[in-house]
Amino acid sequence: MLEMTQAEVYQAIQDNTLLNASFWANIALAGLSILLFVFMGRNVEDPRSQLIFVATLMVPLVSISSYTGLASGLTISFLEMPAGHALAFEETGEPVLTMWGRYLTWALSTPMILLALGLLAGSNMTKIFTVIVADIGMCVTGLAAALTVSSHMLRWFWYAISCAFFVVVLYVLLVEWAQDAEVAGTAEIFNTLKILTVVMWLGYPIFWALGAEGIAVLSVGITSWAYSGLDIIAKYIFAFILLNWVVNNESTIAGMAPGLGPAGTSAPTAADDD
Ligand code: RET
Repeated sequence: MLEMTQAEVYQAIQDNTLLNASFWANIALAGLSILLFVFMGRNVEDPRSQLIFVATLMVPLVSISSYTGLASGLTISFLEMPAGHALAFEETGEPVLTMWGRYLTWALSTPMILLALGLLAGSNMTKIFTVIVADIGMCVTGLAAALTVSSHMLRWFWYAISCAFFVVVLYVLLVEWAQDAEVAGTAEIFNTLKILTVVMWLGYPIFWALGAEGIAVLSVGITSWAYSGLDIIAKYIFAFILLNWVVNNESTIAGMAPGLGPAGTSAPTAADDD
């Protein structure tokens, strides 16, 4: 890792207007979302709906912290890429700006999105746990991929591990929770959010591969805007659609099975006794 003071990293960010704007646009939107979501949730009384609200509210709260970390230079480093990388240090003589704070904070924000989706789908605890563990695995190994500078091959090996975790997340979303949501009576809204989530989330590994961490066909500023743009849809728009539905359909959520057991048919009921 190249020795640079935080003030020097901060200066490099200031000098790149495109990059800096991609951070501040999200800080502003996250701030507005926090205020809006608190306001929207003021009268929600059902505990499961409240939990969906708390989880979803955590998303812009993590986001404002994440982007403040990036804008201040705290969670950005200049790294010397290994031989074989498109921007290998031995060829360019320049270190590459790496926004590793993004991958770190995704490990905190994405589980909240999944918790909210799982609650909406009426998922049981096992599936929620599985999906969250796989998701954190995906983010942390993505972080490892971005920070590994000893070997180009090992960067992509980490990337492949991260993708394997991602497949688990996609499976639960597309298959398991889609079925659970049918039983829970939330299939329509769940399917909308599922498609939005799957399509947006697929963008992240694609931009990782195209950006400076991967084959570097996109500049750092453009890559950062790509992530920032995906974040705006995958977080704030997603959260708004979800919370707006919850406010208007609190009774549907309140009517799901208590605890985090499967809603509806498969839970043992009084009728099973006779
Ligand atoms: C990485 C790189 C390695 C391979 C894969 C990735 C997936 C990242 C995803 C991120 C989603 C982030 C969201 C953030 C909102 O706060 C780590 C880019 C599979 C899916 C939704």
